[in-house]
Amino acid sequence: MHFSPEQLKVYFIAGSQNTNHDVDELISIVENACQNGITMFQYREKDSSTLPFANKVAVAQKLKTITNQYGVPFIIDDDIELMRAVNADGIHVGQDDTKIEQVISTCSDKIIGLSTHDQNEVSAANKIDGLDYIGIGPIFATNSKAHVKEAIGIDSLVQLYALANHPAVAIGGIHLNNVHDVLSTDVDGISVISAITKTNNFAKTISTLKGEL
Ligand code: 3NM
Repeated sequence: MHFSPEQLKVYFIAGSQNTNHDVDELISIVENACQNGITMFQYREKDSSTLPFANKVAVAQKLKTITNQYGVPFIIDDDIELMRAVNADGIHVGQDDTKIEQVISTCSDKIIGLSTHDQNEVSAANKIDGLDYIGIGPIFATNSKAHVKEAIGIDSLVQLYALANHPAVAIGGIHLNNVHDVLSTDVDGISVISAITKTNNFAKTISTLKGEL
């Protein structure tokens, strides 16, 4: 799938660990999120996840069938083998994951994203050809990620985005009560886990994250 920065607008991330290890719940949440307007999805089986590879492939296939129906790009977190197994649209890596140079050399036909957290990481990302977008975060405190860095806040988001020469999504602790501050910056999109996995109103949550409400 061709990458466009518009796809970053509401970038939802989830894995079974975000749904109490309930794969059926994960599938239902992703379907609801697609129906209500997310623009990108990342399958991130990490942290406390215990799913074996074969199960990840089975879940990823089901999720990709759903995202395909809605034209939502399907991204895999840090697993080239899984990405290839389901022919996902892209791959996202963090600073301590598979090296970005390896991802770019082996996945040049895919959408490629990299997490960044400070000036050094954004400057280094600026020099990487073949990278489609970066994540900047965590903006606010979050419990959704193990070993998460300290929150950087809105002012640092503005500075890092100004420094970046790739499209960027803001991530980390973004919820309905603080999304307005993030939307007031020029960032291309907003990425969330718990704002969507824990919502009981998908339409309202996703519209608010898009800045429509
Ligand atoms: N990456 P929530 S923060 C997956 O800073 C992830 O790179 C982050 O979850 C980073 O929306 C994060 O529930 C967790 O806070 C985002």
